[in-house]
Amino acid sequence: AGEMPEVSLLDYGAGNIQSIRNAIVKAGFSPKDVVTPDDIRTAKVLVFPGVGAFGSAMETLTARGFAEPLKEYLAADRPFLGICIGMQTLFEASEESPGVAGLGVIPGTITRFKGAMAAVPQIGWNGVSPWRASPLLGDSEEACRAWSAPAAGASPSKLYFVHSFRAEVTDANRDWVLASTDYDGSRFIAAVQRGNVAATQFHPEKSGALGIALLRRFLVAATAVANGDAGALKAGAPAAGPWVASPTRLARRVVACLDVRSNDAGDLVVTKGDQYDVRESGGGAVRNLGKPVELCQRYYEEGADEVCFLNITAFREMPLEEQPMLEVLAGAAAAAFVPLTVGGGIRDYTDSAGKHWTSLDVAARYFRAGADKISVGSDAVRAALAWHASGGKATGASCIEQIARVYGSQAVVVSVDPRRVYVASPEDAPDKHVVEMTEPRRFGPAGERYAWYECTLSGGREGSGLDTNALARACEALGAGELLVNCVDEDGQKQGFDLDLIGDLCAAVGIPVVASSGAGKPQHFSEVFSRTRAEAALAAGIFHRREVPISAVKGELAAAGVEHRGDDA
Ligand code: 1PR
Repeated sequence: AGEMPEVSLLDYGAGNIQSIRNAIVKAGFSPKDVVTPDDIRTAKVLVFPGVGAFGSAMETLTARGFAEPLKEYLAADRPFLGICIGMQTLFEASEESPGVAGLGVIPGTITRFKGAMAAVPQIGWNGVSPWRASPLLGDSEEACRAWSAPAAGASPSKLYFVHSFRAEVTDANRDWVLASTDYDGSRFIAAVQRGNVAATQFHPEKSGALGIALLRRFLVAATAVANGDAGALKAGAPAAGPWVASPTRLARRVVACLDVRSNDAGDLVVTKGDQYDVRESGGGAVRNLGKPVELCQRYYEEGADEVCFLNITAFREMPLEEQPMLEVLAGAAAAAFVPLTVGGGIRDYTDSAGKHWTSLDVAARYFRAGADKISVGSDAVRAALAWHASGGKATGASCIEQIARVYGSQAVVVSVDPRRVYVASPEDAPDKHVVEMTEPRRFGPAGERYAWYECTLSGGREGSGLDTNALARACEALGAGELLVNCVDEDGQKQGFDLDLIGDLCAAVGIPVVASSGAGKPQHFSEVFSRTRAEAALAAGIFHRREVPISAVKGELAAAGVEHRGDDA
């Protein structure tokens, strides 16, 4: 590591710093943590990956004595790359945290997406439209145009975004804009640069091979500047707008899911159930489909847009004593440069030594190990029941609220495991949200055409009386940023996603919905994307058993005209 040039990393203590550290290493550099204010003064190249809320980021910078040296560093035009909140804090203020002053380097206030035309947060892979050339996006106009207008037959390159707030382009900040992106009917800033100070709204560290290449181009040029080549980071002159005017589009995501549990020998293995039963028929051994880190790396290389780990028995164990899961996560984050979601066992609990852990403590360990999002199953059902019982009052105490407050809504996924409860007509379940089945194969055993979907706890082992619609509304109100919709009845059946259930939940909430359970062939993905507003679709069994490669799913999406992330490696 001695020969790798050093990059200083400004960690203010929240969120997943591990991914950017891994990405810097992957790009060929050596990350060094900023520990004291002096580390900022002596940095050659400084990367600031902000995560969480604008206000908490600024407060921590100030409390740790980083704000002033950071302002001086920026004023001296030394090489800097801010990411996400690390870009937003360059502005004067944010609607996210009224009254908190930003670093004030770029004029303007960060505002919230209106959510009028699209789900908020924006989570996923979107295009960028460069306005001028730069080492970050491409040194020539031709290279930059390729971002938004690719060669015939290729899909536009996409980068990973996850945020609810954005910087709109104004006359006052126009000369900073390097690239813009379009979402929710608005055009906002995707990247900025002036002199040697650059920043991105997207996450290069989570944007696959393309993101690593971009990071590498920037760090090479930034290091050259630090070593005396003053013009190495130079970007083109400020422009009035993007080279290619047509709006960018968010991709529908393809997610590979790894259900992980200890087998009878005590090793963490990837397993897969049929309707949540993961043992060989007749109550035999836990099915073993491979090693979690190896599979994750394979899916990353094959083009998965996201990988999800569910520790499916964590509800009955002590989640943090499951050290192997943290190791799995660390290994996965070093191998896969796309978003990682981790779920299982996120709740308050007391360990065997009598120490109490909050769900926030448990989540914090997962984030530190490399998770980008955490997913809550059983505890979200409890939180939703409490929310309804109190007439819709938020106490601030639920796991969803606790984690969203520190890490932001976009980092909190609720994973629901519903099971159908058939009824002959909606009147038979007057206090439930009943869904009409549109496909005969989903009719009940007595030909019932209606069902409500009961949320279960502990992966189908326990009922709740709560219907999925009520759960979804409660969890959104409590601050969840995404809804992962499994279905016990369809799990492992390969008959397609339950479009009635998914469609119903897409209509119930304004946050992104991830369809899960039942994928059997590539057409099931294009079907769920063309017939519902689901933003992502997840599969497990068909990928693990190599029945369907991820590239075949992407090929089908291309053929069906569904916006997706192509092969940009
Ligand atoms: O309740 O917060 O501890 O979280 C436990 C998590 O583990 C939940 O997210 C729950 O969905 C999951 N889980 C619990 N038991 C099981 C099980 O299978 N016995 N797995 C389980 C969930 C469903 C999906 C599966 C899709 C796609 N499995 O993860 O990947 O159904 O499968 P397919 O493509 O093969 O049809 P907590």
